[in-house]
Amino acid sequence: MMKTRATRILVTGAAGQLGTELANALRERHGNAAVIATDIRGGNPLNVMDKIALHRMVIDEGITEIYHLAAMLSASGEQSPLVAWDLNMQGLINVLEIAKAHALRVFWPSSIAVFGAHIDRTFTRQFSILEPATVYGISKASGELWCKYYFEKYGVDVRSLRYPGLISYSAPPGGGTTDYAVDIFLHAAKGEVYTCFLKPMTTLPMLYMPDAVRATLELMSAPADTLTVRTSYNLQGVSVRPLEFEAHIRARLPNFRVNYLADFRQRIADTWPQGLDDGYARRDWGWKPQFDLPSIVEDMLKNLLKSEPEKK
Ligand code: AKB
Repeated sequence: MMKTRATRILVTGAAGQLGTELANALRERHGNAAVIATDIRGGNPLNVMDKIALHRMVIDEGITEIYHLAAMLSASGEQSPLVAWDLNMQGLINVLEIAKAHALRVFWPSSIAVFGAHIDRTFTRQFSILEPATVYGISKASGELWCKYYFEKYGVDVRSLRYPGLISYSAPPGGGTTDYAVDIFLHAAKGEVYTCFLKPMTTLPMLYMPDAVRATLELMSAPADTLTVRTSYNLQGVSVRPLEFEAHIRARLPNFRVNYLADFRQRIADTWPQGLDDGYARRDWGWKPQFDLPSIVEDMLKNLLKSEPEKK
């Protein structure tokens, strides 16, 4: 009889916006000792470009699953395209090679940034043309194909989601085009005016962090034979514009003000979907978001205002 290995999880990029919360959720589910949270910054440093260090960590810690989140996002990627390409691609290949050698399961995040020209932006289908306009998007589209290749050729059980913008209050995002959707709340809670780098009517899909974490855990616990998408699943939460965030926040905080001053990130946002068809995720593993715009705004402000009591 084959011995089943105790679950031991490595999270890379664990100090980031998603990593912070996903590592906590994994600890809750599997126990503190089963989760090794690493980041190039911070207490348990791991550089995913260092193949040998990554390999040593997998062997020494008896790792069985990797949540490989370390990457450069869309806006930072446009500042240093070749560094972003190197980190995003070579980091993934390093993880896939180790997964192949040690029969590890892998989660890897993709993004709505895989889409660009020639899509239906209001309801972007799962199998739409991938013509990304950023180096981040190119790395995610290529990474999706590498994941599918390692699954089909080597049987590596790698699973992936195309996250839209993620909204959360515990750890800030860094270097993305959708970061405004967190910054706007941080400014509102501090009683500050916010200058938004996207135009007021720019619709983008967003997902509240508890939904994003739940989606990840649900995908990773789905039986392998129910999964029909081995590139990456479309995931839709709410489609929203900066002006709508502003109005909902102002309904709670009447003095809140936003200025609009679009920068280079507007061009990126203009190539992305405004909403996605996530029918495959719903059908294959039962995906359903729980948070709509009013409940996101309410929960964000409730949590952020706890730490800013004097500004209520
Ligand atoms: C970004 O804005 O770059 C990310 C993403 C949508 O992948 N949040």
